[in-house]
Amino acid sequence: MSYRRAVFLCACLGLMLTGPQAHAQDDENDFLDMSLQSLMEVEGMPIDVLTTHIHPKGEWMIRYQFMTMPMEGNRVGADSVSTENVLQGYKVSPTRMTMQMHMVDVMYGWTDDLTLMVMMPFVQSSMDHVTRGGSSFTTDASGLGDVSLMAHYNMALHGPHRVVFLGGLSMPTGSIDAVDDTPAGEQSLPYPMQLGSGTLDLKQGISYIGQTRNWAWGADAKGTFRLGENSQQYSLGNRFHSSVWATRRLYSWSALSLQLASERWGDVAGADPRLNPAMVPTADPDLRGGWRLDTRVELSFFIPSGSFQNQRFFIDAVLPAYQNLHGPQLESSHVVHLGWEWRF
Ligand SMILES: [Cu+2]
Repeated sequence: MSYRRAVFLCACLGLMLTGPQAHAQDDENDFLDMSLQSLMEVEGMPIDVLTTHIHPKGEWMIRYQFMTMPMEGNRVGADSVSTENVLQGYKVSPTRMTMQMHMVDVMYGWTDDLTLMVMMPFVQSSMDHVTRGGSSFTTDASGLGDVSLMAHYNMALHGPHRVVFLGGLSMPTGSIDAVDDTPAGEQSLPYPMQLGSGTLDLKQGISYIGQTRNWAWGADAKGTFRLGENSQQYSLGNRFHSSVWATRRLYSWSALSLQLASERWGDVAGADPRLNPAMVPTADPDLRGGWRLDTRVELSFFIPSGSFQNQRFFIDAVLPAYQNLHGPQLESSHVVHLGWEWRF
């Protein structure tokens, strides 16, 4: 992690620990003995926003989120490699990719302990390349991604401590047949430019969440498991996500969250027969896996009362602290999320 990133994260942590008191500290201990339901009734606006969460029976939530994820430069393992280096082994090297997503999520509290969720992503990806001959070209793909149906089940522990189980399926609604023009004519796009996995995917996870009036904290572990092979004879690698996080209410209308997350994903099993792995590393099924440690800072703004009550606006930045990639593979520069959600 660079010096500037470390200083920025320390400043955020300092703000969390010494920031304005939303309520007198004396109240804090009383809240340790309250149930989740009573907490939400008192506060109106929950601050367990960084993770899997539960809605009371009959409550809806709609969330729109925009994500941009630029990737620039290649890595082999933890080391950066130059484009010239990549071109010694391949005729074409990717130099940059930007993945943008518009996501609409709908959640509904079926009971006080069971929340159902639909997640609909719309993906726009663009990848820049350089050839050995020195020319450059860009390919684009956009469309609906894989729609997920999820269930979150709440198991209260004691007072403000909870465990939430999540399970669901990701449907193969995103295309794996995206094509675009290249110097060699219209070609099938490689694995990272396709819009979906092409397989039915099982999603499973578990979250621990603790919450008092001014703080929420937790840890989670989630996995995405590919069920079988898609119509092009491959399956994307499984993904594993784990994180620890903390959120601090700053005022009644804002909160600051910090998260440290690990993302691990496997290589592609099988191979798409339309791709030539000797041409470009993005077409090689054995150069897709990796591991990344991310730090994330999120600011939330609540509207606590009035006719726009129970809305939250958020902005966050994810900065990778460490990346180790089966490569050459493009490395993540950062991720930014911007969003709005409404509970009613
Ligand atoms: Cu929700």
